[in-house]
Amino acid sequence: MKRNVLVLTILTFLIIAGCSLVPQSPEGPAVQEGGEAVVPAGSGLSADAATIAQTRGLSPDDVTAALRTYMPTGVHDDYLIFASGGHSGQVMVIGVPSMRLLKVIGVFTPEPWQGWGYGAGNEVLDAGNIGDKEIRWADTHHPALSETGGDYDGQFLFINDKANARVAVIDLRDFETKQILKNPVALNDHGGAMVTPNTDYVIEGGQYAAPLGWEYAVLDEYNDTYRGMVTFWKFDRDSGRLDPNRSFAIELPPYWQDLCDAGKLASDGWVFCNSFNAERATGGIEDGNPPFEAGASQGDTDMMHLINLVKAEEVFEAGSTIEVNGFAVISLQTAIDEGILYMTPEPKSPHGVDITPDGEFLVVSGKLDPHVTIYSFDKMMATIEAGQWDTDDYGVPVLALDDVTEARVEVGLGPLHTQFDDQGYAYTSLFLDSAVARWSMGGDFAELHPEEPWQLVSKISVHYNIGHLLTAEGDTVSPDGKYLVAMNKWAIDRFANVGPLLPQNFQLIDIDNIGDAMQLLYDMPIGLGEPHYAQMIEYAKLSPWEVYPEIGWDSHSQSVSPNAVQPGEEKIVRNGNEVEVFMTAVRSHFTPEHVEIQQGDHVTWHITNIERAYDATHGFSIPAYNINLSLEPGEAITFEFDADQAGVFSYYCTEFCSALHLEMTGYLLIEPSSGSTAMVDE
Ligand code: RUQ
Ligand code: CUA
Repeated sequence: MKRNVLVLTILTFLIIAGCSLVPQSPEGPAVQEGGEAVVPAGSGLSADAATIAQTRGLSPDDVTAALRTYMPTGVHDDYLIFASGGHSGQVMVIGVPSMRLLKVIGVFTPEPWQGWGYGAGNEVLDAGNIGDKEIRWADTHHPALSETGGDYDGQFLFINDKANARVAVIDLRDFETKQILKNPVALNDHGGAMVTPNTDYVIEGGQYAAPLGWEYAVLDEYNDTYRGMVTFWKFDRDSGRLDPNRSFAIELPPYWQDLCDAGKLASDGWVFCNSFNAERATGGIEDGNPPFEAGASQGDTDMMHLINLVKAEEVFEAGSTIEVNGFAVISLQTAIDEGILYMTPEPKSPHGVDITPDGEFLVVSGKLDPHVTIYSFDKMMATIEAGQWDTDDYGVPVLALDDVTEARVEVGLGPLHTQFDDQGYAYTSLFLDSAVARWSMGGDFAELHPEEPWQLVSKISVHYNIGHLLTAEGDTVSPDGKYLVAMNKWAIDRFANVGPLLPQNFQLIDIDNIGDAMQLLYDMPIGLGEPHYAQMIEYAKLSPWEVYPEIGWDSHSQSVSPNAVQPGEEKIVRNGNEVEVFMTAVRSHFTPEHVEIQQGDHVTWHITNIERAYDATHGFSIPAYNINLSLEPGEAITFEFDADQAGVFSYYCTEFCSALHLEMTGYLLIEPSSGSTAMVDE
């Protein structure tokens, strides 16, 4: 409120000042004799500021936007965004309202600054391999913050890899990736990661149907052999890991499952997944078949999947599952017989399914339909209760669209995703319109706003081709409103030209002043991959460590490492050709500084950063061996390598940690075993 008053004051002042932006006191002339500008008391705006605005041609809206987003040095942002890094395979952490990039967390792709994949995290990355194929990138789509009671709790983050059907777990105590799991059933996914309201399960829905278990079958067998899936990964909060042994998948018809969302409050215990290509088109444009884009869009409707997760869990625990690649799967027939799976039509190649904060309604956007369709969870349950349904070709009960629809709102062209605020409004991204639509919700939300329920209220243009959007905590049981970020696929002319590959554009939008227009505040270019979804959490909900809790901390096990090295215990131990190095790092030296070994040795190297000071991180690199570590205060890391190349290798600290940082170095001498001294074969 206070902030609004301030902005209003400044705005009023600027408007009074007129387009010249020369400061004026309310009573009198703008400029004193001698040309010095006078500023009204209390506006907080100096004469210089007005001059700057004038010189730069900034409008009053621009000045407001600048004031809403500027963070003085040392002041922290109110919110953090965790954004998918698209095909960078990483997660971006961005402050709001400043839109400053705070970190790029190494997840599926090696990240040298964090040492991720260069001596640390290698086992985590390897767990994401597929058979003997080393996978070192990902198409990250949807991050999901852990929830308690349907609200973000700031403890963990999950994210999926659409390209390879994998899910990763990030611990928000240290913002490090702890686990990557390959889906045993499918080779690609999309409807993940989403969490159930207490993070009991992380949801990973499929996308392009294929025989389950990565098997082969010709496309002629599509209807009988190809299948969709949804996987429920059991999350164990204590260990901070997904537990494959307590996880299961459900076999689904070969419709292309798209996004999923977990029910909450009223609909807790259910999970909803869109699909497109219920037509079961198999493409083949080169053989005269309709291309996928046409074949998969022939029908007027696709199928929303209603999944009774409580029942599914019972069936899994009773052992009524089949095994696919050693993983428990509830067969399609069992899912039908046990009342786990229902469907209902959804208009025209739907994309998002987003559940309202009270869990009562589901909002679905048809990419080719200018409406959002709002489904009533109560009506769904009543229809199921009444046993009122047809069946699809696979025998799945299909509830009639009219029986379960609450409303339809015409929002504009190419609707995709919907988020919510705290004042009874929903916000839908419009890809084709390049806009965000604000519309009024019904049900209990109708009491929060003056408009008729289920009406388009206003729109704001974005630049350009928006995919996802997010509002502050906008997919939880208690959204905060305040800010919206449009995650635009195209930037076109918004930034300086950097060649034909353009950044994406995150646009921060003020949605705080209901009644006024939404206001664009900031454009943030994203130059590392195409992000999809992101979530915005109140910064105060996070409690990350400043330094690791104890000296010798293993960030993988989140406990003191058995290989932690205390000062005074540094040593080099040889056992046959096994060499073990126990090293400490502290400003500004490694101990030991000489490591002399033989070509052919296998080296296991332990380093502990014994610092306790905030930000006293050391790096550690060895040339030619592809090693680079980030040793944060207190951290202990163990890495191994075969000393197969002889030579003199200067290891050094790669973080500028101190005045004598360049001296933080040492010699690794690898003596040739057979007369060869060079790395290059003679
Ligand atoms: S999906 S916009 Cu994963 Cu909408 Cu990207
Ligand atoms: Cu340690 Cu530079």
